[in-house]
Amino acid sequence: MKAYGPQDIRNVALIGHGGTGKTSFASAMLHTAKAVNRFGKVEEGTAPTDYEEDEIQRKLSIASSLAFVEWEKAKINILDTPGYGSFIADSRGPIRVSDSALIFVSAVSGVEVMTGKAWEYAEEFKVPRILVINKMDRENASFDRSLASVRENFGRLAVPVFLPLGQEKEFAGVVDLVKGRAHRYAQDESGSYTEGEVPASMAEEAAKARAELVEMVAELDEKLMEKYFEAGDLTPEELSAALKIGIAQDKIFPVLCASALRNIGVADIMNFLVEFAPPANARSSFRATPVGGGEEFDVPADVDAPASAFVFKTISDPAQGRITIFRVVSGRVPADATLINPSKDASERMAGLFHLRGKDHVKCEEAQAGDIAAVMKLKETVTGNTLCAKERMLVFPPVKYPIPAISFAVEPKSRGDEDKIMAALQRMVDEDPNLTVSRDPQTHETLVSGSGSQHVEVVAARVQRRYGVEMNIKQPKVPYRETIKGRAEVHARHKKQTGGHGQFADIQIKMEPLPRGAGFEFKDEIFGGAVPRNFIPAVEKGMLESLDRGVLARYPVVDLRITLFDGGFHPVDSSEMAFKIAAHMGFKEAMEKCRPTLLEPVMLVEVVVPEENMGDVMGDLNSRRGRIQGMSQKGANQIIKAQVPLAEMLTYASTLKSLTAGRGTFSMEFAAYEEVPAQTQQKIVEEAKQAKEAEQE
Ligand SMILES: Nc1nc2c(ncn2[C@@H]2O[C@H](COP(=O)(O)OP(=O)(O)OP(=O)(O)O)[C@@H](O)[C@H]2O)c(=O)[nH]1
Ligand SMILES: [Mg+2]
Repeated sequence: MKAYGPQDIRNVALIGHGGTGKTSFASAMLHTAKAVNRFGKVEEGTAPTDYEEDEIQRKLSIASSLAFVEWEKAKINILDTPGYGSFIADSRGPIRVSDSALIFVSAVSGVEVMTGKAWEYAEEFKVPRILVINKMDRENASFDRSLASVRENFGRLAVPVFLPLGQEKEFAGVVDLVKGRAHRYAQDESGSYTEGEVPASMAEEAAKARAELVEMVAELDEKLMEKYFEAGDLTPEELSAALKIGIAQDKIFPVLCASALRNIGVADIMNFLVEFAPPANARSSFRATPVGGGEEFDVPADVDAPASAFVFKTISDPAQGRITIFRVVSGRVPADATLINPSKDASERMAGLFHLRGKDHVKCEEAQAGDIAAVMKLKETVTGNTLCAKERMLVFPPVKYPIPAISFAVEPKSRGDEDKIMAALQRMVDEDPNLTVSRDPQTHETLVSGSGSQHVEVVAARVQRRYGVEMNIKQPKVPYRETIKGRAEVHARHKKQTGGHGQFADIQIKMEPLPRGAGFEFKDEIFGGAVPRNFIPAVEKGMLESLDRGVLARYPVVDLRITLFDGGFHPVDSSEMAFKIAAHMGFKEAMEKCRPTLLEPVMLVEVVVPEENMGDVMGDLNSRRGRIQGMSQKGANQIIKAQVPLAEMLTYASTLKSLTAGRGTFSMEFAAYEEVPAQTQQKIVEEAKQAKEAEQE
């Protein structure tokens, strides 16, 4: 297919709470633009952007996926993202590379927990936001109520640009307030419409809404304001031009409406995107660091500049191998080009360049700045990497993902599959930035860490389906950490005289705490060769190894500094090994003297419950060492925000279910590491001791 230039590309992320119709909307766009030959449905397992087997089974999106339509001379790149709490973090990459986001809100439920999260993500990446009130056809759909809920949550900058023509069963189309026309859609789901006058019954409502829009837009610019005061209105051209600027600058959040399922309003939203959403060259949100040092600089979507691309997603396809998906940030990437991956010091060939439409590959000869494309069989490149031309080597910072909240130990169902499982999980990590796999240094178990139990279950099911290995998921583990509260100096000497060659190393170190989140620092203050230069890295390495297991309960140690300030050596008997052993000894002794303590992850928990269950739910959160941080009303429900240690949340889902007769929902994310209260510490330390003893028997 032909290559589009940045001015004709719209990168649009579909984001929002689970089940609000993002995938259905993507499907309706594809159908309306005749990019597919049938209208795929989530309920029938045929929606193009929910193509994975588990997505089809569960009828929801698990990972983000891509599609595109060619519409009104533009290419709209659609980034369909998951909305459920366990999967929503996967939307971060797609949002990062988008130039606008459609935030989906159900016309029945209004703003929900993850609507807020999606909004925050878009805000964090400074992506202009357009709200879509979807499911206008459903029973109990209400545009006004949903709009009120949007404004309550996101403020008065959210302003309708469309009004619905009827609602619930009667929903038939939209009134476009900019053009002042009504579009009535065909009932056959084709997405076509006939244009006409705004119906007389809506004239007053539409005039009022338009006046509100015009006023908001006029406020953006003094000249427009004057004009508006004099003439009492703006021309459609003035309104359009100012609206475009308002959206790009986050000064207006247009509110649109649709029914994805019945394909009503979708064509209008596509027109809206082409006309009003920022094109791929409108903003320069890509700052890069030059390879080899130098000032950070902006990389605009300039087609004539040297090529650069940012990898925001990887798919591990068991049959086809790795698919690497990127946004071309600058220049052109022709098929077969060779680009450099500076982080991996590798050069990669872009053989067989294509665009993705669900699982289908649409071949292309070239992708220009602003476009999104994919390539198979790159050797080294992973999500978060930069690819660039050797004429201008640079690196874009990777997208940050939340620290996985919960770790589960997994084991193969059949013995001997350990290596297979590890290899399969590694592939899963390639495609899922919210997943980490590690080995528990104490129990040697394989640990899978993700956003919650549902996430890890999905991963296990994928591993089984794709790679044919089954695993058991054990009780979740809380990723405790150890740190210190005091400071100490110790002198450690490792000396062994056995027959011939002896071993000798002598070090003096200082250990002191660092602020939370600082990690580990090693400082070398050796002067005059008390410890020879070539052995100092061995001391540091020994310390790093020691960090894997603290002295309290063998959890990783964080937030401390070790300074090596003196020592001694023997011209024959000293070796790297001897210094490493001395480091281990010194570390252990110092940590014991430094008032070691345990840290635990504390989660930010948001619970949505019916009014009448408030008391019980609050009481229960208190008993879980929870600190309530706020409450707010949302329709007939209450939202409770609290900070609760993860250790107390492992069984929460079932408790909440029974406390609220299944009506309560919650989400949680990692907030911070905090010190474990003394009593609880004792228990954990005791358990670790027993585990160690059991291991040694
Ligand atoms: N009545 C009605 N149902 C809709 C509409 N849009 C989506 N649905 C239904 O709502 C359910 C969820 O739709 P999806 O398109 O999967 O929603 P989603 O936002 O992609 O959900 P996640 O990917 O899980 O976040 C499905 O059963 C759809 O058929 C709509 O406009 N009207
Ligand atoms: Mg979806």
